[in-house]
Amino acid sequence: MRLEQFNSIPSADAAEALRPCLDIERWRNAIVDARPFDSRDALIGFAAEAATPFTDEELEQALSHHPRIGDRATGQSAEASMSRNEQSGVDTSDDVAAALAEGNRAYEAKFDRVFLIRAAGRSADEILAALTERLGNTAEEEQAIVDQQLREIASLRLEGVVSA
Ligand code: 2AL
Repeated sequence: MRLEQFNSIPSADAAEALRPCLDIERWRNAIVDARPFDSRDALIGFAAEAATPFTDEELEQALSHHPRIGDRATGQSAEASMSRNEQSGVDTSDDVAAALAEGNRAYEAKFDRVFLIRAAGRSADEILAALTERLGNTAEEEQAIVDQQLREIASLRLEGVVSA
């Protein structure tokens, strides 16, 4: 939808439009309440900082919507199709895919949550390198990185949901 429309639709509809970008209620409400935005850049800039930092529960809620890297989202929802597009650079059939699957297992064993990265614009090799490096992080370091990655994914998705 156009920014003009996003600015003027009922709050509940605007909050619903944001859900596929990032399912954190505090983030969605902060954006809805900050309308109207003068430009799409202002909207995206606000969204990048809204509800900072996310709590553990909020991260968990948001992460539950993200399939593992290498797992293709199924279904026809807006969210599933966004995820498939984002992961289109990840081939699911080669040696890198096997290494990603192993890395995902190691990450989940260490941090007890799915490995999350903004996949759009990244090759499978780049994602594997990031995964390998992040396995060496502390839980606190990962908390901040996951928060940031969710925001990057949300920004890109928001650009698809709201046009200038
Ligand atoms: C994803 C996904 O589905 N899209 C994206 O950018 N990252 N998943 C993930 N586990 O990082």
